[in-house]
Amino acid sequence: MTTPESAVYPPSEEIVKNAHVDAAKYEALYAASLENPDAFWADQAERITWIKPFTKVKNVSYDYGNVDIKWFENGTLNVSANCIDRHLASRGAQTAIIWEPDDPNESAQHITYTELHQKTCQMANILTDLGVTKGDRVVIYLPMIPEAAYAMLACARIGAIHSIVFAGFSPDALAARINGCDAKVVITADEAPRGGRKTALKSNADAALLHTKDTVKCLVVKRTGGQTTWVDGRDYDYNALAQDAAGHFKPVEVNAEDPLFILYTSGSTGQPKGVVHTTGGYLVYAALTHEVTFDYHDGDIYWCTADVGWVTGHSYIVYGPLANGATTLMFEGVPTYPDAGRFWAVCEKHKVNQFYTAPTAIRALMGQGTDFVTKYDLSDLKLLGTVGEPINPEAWNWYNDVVGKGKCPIVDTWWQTETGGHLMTPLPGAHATKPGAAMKPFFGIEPVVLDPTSGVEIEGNGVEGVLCIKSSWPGQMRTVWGDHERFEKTYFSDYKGYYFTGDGCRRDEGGDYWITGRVDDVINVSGHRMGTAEVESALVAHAAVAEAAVVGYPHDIKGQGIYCYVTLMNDREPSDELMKELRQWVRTEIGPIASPDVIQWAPGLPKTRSGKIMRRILRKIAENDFGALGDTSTLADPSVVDDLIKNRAAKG
Ligand code: 6R9
Repeated sequence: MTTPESAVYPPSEEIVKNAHVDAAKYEALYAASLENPDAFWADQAERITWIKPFTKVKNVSYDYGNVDIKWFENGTLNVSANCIDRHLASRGAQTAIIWEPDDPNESAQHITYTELHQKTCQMANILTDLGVTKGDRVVIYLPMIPEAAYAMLACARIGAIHSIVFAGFSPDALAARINGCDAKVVITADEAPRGGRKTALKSNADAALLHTKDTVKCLVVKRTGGQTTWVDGRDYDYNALAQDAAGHFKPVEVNAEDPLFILYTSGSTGQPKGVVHTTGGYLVYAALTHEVTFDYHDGDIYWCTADVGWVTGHSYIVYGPLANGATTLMFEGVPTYPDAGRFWAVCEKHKVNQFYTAPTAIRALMGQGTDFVTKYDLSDLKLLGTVGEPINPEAWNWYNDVVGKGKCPIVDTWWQTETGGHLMTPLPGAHATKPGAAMKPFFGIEPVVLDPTSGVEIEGNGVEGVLCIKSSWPGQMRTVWGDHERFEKTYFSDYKGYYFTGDGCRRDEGGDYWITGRVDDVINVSGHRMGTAEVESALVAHAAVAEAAVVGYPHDIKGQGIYCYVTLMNDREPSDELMKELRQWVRTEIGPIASPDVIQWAPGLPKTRSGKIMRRILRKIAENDFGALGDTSTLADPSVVDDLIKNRAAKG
């Protein structure tokens, strides 16, 4: 057997020949992008249409206390005009969005650029009538339906800032995000069908709106026609309003550095933070990476299976592909409904050329056998991609052999909500791939591996440390909504002068990069990023809970599972009912994606004498790795560890 590091898959000659970027071009462009970033990015900025030209390409300080990131200053543009209007003359009749519903028996939709223009303008007119103007915030809480894209683009057209909340989040989480950005309008749907089940989105929104300002309006899209309660004067019927809404709306001119969207994401401390992306740099970066990483060519059918509730859906379902005039597929369902062949059925049906998904989906499907794949004609597939978490070599090999038949390069794209687009990935026509490696930095990206303690750069190959980025790129987040100090502290204070990614990384003997996972208290559950602190604060909000510590542990399909140590109040006794109740409680507080996998009753938690919980030990116990607990002598009461091990061991 080959070890993952010794397995190397060079790109085939045919792929190299047709690719936008081959090895020589990568080397030349990468060098140029670092030697003269201003010239490189000024060139790249030409791929989008500006109203007024920018006067300065890059103006960035990474100095802690004074962090300031600006790209394409004084340039003006409109993202919706870039994603729609400028394509109308040449490709108005081309499909912009293929929509595949949850139920395979329901018809798919093909939305042309002309139709996308009309629908987006109607939505922009409706939002304007509801009082939304440039700079206002709009929360989008929708299923994966075309209206989600219309809503995003309509906000962009108005110059309003959208904040999408994944439909799997609870009313409490939704309310926090509405209040966090002081949104004027929430756009939702009656129900969200997924995997044959329906989530009552509107009633979730109703529950959330009890905890927001009275002035927040709710625009409701009809998806299933399911019953909803209606609050007159607050709720508005999108489908009725669209009947009378004009199909044209002049795009509003915005500045390159005006915010395009806010997207909440989890960090190692506190509640999720609102990552702010701005307009010009983000769009240039999303468009460039979409074209180059996926080697997208005119006429290709491209499918990213993410949800628009996550950054991947923003950059690689909507903004990147549409800026490039692509045909992008939007899927409402799940990989295993009606059965584990759904992805491949959809690939065959729509003749998908580039397919981009998460390792957790691959692992789940892999367990169901190869018949679900081989019965479909996947001959149109040219490229496969993964994102969201490290991919294990077994899953990579299955993806490569069974799905790609050994002929589709796999782009393992490493990036983050904060980065706006891919920072490291092999390029299909330029690089060999290695199962599990993110391989090479994208143009303009200078990754550095730092010693975690000294913060000093580790030079050379065959090294490991924390991953930082040395200088800015146009798609980088600009701030945390309403809290610039938190932005600086989170990303620029630990390692001065660098952007700190929160990930660990290895540069192998060949100089290729491997992401080793988070080095902070962020866990990655089925590709969903979660702060252990969030789950802890949900648990301690329950009256029975005195204290909680949450860690990740290896999980075959999800990548990581959620392991909770819970200390009860003195007057409460552990029971199976209480365990169930706590699990349900977390689902209600945050959403089903945060559902604890394991709850262990912990009469005490291992703490230092200064009261700090020693998570390192809790992680090891959750991993069943008792031999590697390390030094426990600094604990205030070392006996709690024995107790935790005893109870863990009892679980087998
Ligand atoms: C795009 C996205 C970001 C975190 C990131 C890292 C992990 C993402 C990865 C990967 C290994 C990859 N991650 N892609 N790890 N290989 N190809 O997922 O954004 O939800 O913010 O998560 O996900 O740990 O720091 P986000």
